[in-house]
Amino acid sequence: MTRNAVGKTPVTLLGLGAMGTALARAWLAAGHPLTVWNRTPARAAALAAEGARVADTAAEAVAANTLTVVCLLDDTSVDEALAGAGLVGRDLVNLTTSTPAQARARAEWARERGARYLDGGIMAVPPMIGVPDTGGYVFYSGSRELFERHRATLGVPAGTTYVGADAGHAALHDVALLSAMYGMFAGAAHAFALIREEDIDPAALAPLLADWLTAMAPAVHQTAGHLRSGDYTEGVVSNLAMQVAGTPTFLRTAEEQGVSPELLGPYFELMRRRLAEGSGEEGLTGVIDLLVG
Ligand code: FVH
Repeated sequence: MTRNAVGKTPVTLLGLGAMGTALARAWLAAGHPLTVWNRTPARAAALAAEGARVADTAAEAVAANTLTVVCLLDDTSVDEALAGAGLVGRDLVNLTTSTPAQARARAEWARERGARYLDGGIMAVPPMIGVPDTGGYVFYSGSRELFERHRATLGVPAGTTYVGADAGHAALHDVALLSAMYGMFAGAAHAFALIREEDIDPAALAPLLADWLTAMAPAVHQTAGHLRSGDYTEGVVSNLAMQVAGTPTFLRTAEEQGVSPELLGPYFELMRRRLAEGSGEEGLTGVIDLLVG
């Protein structure tokens, strides 16, 4: 790993989509020598003007530096891009969104080809990259030694959070957090749908929604406590029996407002099933047991 005159590790980056381009600009701005490759070469033109070296092929880009960061659309594109690349002795960091199983298979694939491997899951959108204090970060898992070796370089575009030696755990954390986010968006979509036909300004509802969701979010700590202790009644102030009794009001309100219950209904159904098992004194943690296995 040869550093440049100011001690910055050279980086190869494969993929110049929205996220790859943001990553590239962050490393260039921080003074890292950067070699880039993109399947569609035109996307590299602006970065060449900003100081990046543009490789004609992915194999040439990988050969240019020890550290290669990959940020492509999906696991299949990683296969295609790296098909002809020589990976012996390379440090491969894959930020492409993948499943945990794909990440583990990719780690094994890299090992068989003589490369060290680190998997990443990006918890940021492109405008957050390279901008301090936006809260963006990247989960990493796989080789701890590789993570420590490149920690400073990987920390340039966004914060870094190492979540263990299992290469699949970065992807798992990534997908877990994003799944929770989609659940939140689903709830917000239902809320906006409820007021859609009324004389209520969505812009007036938005801050109320944001504040309420923020106030409720810490409930996840109680859920974690329940899962650890196995006692799902610990500290419960709004029990399942009461909450299930309230669900017809939510469904009737949706009907009155002409709103489909298709987002909320499945969650209520799980709550009802858990209650039917005799878990009325619990909170909502028991729903998790119904989802697993
Ligand atoms: N953008 C975002 O908000 C999210 C934030 C969280 C993390 N994701 C993940 O980051 C990966 C890259 O996302 P992206 O935003 O850069 O995606 P695109 O702008 O669509 O660019 C896709 C790049 O992948 C290249 N590509 C696609 N298929 C192939 C292939 N078969 N072989 C080689 N390269 C391929 C594509 O090249 P081109 O279309 O320009 O030729 C782009 O470079 C992703 O995993 C997100 O889930 C982003």
